[in-house]
Amino acid sequence: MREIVAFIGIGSNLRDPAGQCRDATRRIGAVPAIRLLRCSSLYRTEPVGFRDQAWFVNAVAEIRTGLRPRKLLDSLKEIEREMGRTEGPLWGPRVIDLDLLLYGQEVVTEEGLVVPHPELHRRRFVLEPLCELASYVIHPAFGISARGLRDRLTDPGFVERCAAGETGE
Ligand code: PH2
Ligand code: MG
Ligand code: MG
Repeated sequence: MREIVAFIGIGSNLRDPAGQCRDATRRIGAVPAIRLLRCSSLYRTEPVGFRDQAWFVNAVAEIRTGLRPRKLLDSLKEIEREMGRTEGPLWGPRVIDLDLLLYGQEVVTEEGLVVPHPELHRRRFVLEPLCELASYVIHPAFGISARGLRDRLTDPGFVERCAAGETGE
């Protein structure tokens, strides 16, 4: 089976966000067809979009998988459901959000599945943790590295890497 390296965005701003992000990372690694390669530090991030909500904790995980993008997305949605994610307002508070950011160098545009993630290049809370893991990785639609995208960012959202032990809130 051909395996692909993919990057998953992880975010939470409800009920112990750092714990939710760690739990989600563990669950991703526990999917039989997914191997968790690395996870970034946790980042404390200012809400983007709908601003009147709690700050988020965000991270990015690097995985290797034989699942095709649709099946991978299904697995992520399943983990969101298991963790108690309910339908809420777009860009509103959520207990866990798992986004498929990059799937190798593939570009996918299907109903409910757009890869690279359509907001990836605009969001500091994604690009900072992604750069920590893989600043060299190329956005296949733009031909620009994660570092190049981060350097071009205009997103004013504040993002700070959490020191170890700082996220037990
Ligand atoms: N997710 C959103 C909307 N805004 N802001 C931050 N800081 N982190 C997020 O993960 C986030 C957000 C919708 O997915
Ligand atoms: Mg999201
Ligand atoms: Mg999402």
